[in-house]
Amino acid sequence: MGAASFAPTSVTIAANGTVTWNNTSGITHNVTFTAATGVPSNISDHSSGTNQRTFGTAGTFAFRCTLHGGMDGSVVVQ
Ligand SMILES: [Cu+2]
Repeated sequence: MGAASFAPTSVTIAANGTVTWNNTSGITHNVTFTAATGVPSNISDHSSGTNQRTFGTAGTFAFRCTLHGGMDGSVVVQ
């Protein structure tokens, strides 16, 4: 997580894989998933540290930071 972006914006993982979001920006962000079957729980506002979520269902799962317009990304689970 950067100042107002996710990098990379999209990642592809195998089913039951884990994604780690690392916020090194010092800026408050969150990870809010678009409602869909199989999404993990949202990651609430935080300004540092790492958070992991595991994806058990194949599909494309969009997410965004609700604090910063245009700060969005996706996880593709194969
Ligand atoms: Cu943000």
